[in-house]
Amino acid sequence: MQKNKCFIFLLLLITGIAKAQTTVKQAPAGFDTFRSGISHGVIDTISYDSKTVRVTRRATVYLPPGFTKNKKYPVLYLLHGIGGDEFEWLNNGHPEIILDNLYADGKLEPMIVVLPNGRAMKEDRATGNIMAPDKVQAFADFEKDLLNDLVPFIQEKYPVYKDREHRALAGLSMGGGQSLNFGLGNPDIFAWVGGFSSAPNTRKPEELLPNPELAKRKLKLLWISCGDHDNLISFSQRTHDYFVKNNVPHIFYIEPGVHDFRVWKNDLYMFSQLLFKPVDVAKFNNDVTGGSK
Ligand code: FER
Repeated sequence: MQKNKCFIFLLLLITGIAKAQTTVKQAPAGFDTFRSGISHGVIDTISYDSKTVRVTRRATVYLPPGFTKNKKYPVLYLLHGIGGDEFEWLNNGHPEIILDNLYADGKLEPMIVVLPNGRAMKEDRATGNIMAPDKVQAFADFEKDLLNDLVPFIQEKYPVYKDREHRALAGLSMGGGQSLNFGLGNPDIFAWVGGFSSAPNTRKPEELLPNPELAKRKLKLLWISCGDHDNLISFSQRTHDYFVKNNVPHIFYIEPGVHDFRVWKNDLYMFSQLLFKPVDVAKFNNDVTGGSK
């Protein structure tokens, strides 16, 4: 009898754990499958003069379905990882398919997505030793290129809003670290900030956000996500812990997965739907966990 009780208890415990690990809501099947019967956005390739790097630099841009010069759009700057460039998201994540589908389902606020090259140096291809100190440094140097060269260029070329509340910054891994570093470091420029599986380039929490009150006042959305089996999860976790300690409202979204595009595509699906509309962090948490956290 005693044995039976013990067995049932263990069974319940194991089912409970298994359930807790799988209950986090993710993108539905087909979210990243091309649909032919819907409107599609357009991908542009742009070149801009960088005073920071003293060369002409390239970026790609996704314009939403139905894009028109007669309207104004908010902008999401979406950054790549250490092995990537301005084509990494397009080649591996196909954000244009994910976003086209979300537009077709009426789930997205129209926005322009800019996919920069976040390695701000003359030779900015992901070749040779991608971990070389000068290449890693170039990811930090991108802050100036982004703020002083790319953002002004985008604002000149496209019909976009120019205030912080219409500007978002997010990225994966190295790009996640950049987004948290630059986004939280420039609260007058970005009101929407997201780090997907952020890398060790993410500043230590106390340096990242020395003044939590400022973030509380100014940020519309602060997002941290990571796969539960990602070796870099400690960088997201320590940032989350600091935000909790300092009562900084944010979303901490841990999903099944490792350090790969399956996770980042899902992040883009979840994160993009929150942009440029009122965000209810408690509701998001309830929705993704089904209220069973
Ligand atoms: C590191 C481990 C991973 C690091 C960067 C990364 C700069 C970035 C990974 C990625 O962008 O996917 O130690 O140091």
